Amino acid sequence: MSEKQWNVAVVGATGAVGKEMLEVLAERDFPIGELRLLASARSAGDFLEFKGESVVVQELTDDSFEGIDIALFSAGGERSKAYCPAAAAAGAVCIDNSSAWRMDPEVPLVVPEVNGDDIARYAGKRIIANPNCSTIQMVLPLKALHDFSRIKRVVVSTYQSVSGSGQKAIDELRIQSGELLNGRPADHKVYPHQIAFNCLPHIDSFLDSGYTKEEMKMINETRKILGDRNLRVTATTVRVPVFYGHSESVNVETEEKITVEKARELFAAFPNLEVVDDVAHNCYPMPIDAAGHDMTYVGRIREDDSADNALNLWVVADNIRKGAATNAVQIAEILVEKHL
Ligand code: NAP
Ligand code: 12T
Repeated sequence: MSEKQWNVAVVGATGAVGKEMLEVLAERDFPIGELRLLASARSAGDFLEFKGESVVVQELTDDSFEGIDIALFSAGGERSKAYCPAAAAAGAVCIDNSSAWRMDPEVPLVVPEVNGDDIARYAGKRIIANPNCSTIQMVLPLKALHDFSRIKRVVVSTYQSVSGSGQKAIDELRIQSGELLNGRPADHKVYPHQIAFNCLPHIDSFLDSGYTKEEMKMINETRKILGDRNLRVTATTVRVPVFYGHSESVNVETEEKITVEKARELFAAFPNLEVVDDVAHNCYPMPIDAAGHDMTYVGRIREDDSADNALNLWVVADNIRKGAATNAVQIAEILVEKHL
């Protein structure tokens, strides 16, 4: 890494993703000059810890970005739409975690292990988009296979943890679980139904097509990241009562046959992807093991006998780390090393 230091703003610093962003920046020793923490007026004046020091939270305004080199946004799509242009005009490069800019043709959508070279196209809008958490963990194993034999079709069902919908949802699962175990009725505010001891086939809002926006993000973002407009993808996204870590059942059909042995070899050679697949010893990826880590884990690798050239996979990662904060900081590292 270069010796230069960079002035970094974290927008949404008090949120589930923002706080993890601070952890990851500290752990990876990102070369920070000034660190500016931004959130809503509700949090202005609060303090957050960074490398053992207290840093005050400031209110996000159009004037927040003077002197900032890199702005990491995770404060909701509306804030990203409203403030990324102001940050860019002030000279910052924005790395945005929301869905606001992901499908903009002028904005690169990046998972460094898959399409890190696309970061070079940051200069158009001075915005780089971080994909959706469920997309990020899926495209690692997909890319490993796709480079060996073109993927024709993907069928994915997700098992997504509540931390994907922020701090209030983490609190809702915790409180509901406690109330129900103590024989009391449970309220719900974040989700339209009780999430404790339940599954909701509903993430983000429904479209007229019957799909949810979350499902369409997985479809459209996967095509953009893999650079294949014709890739056929279908998704069902489900919220499960897990705190941290998304799991995915992924069926992948390729042009040529890929044996289980070959798939293991391709996954093992792929950066930041780990094979956990020893069923004789009940070893497979699980969210409780992935939580707190930056790797994506793949297991249950087996042939789909109902199709010509297809594999079934089980893919797990920490949605707040690789699915959000870690991926954004990896992008920032490449940006400062190679492009700024
Ligand atoms: P969260 O825990 O609810 O945190 C929201 C953050 O946004 C807080 O810091 C909050 O500040 C701030 N905020 C809210 N309204 C604001 C306003 N009007 N002005 C300034 N700041 C405001 O949510 P989260 O889980 O961290 O998610 C935040 C964002 O990250 C969302 O855009 C979400 O889509 C995205 N996200 C992306 C992924 C991914 O797939 N890559 C995963 C998870 C989340 P206060 O504390 O002051 O309210
Ligand atoms: N609704 O980044 O609720 O587009 O888990 C990520 C996670 C949107 C996003 C969730 C969401 C995003 C969720």
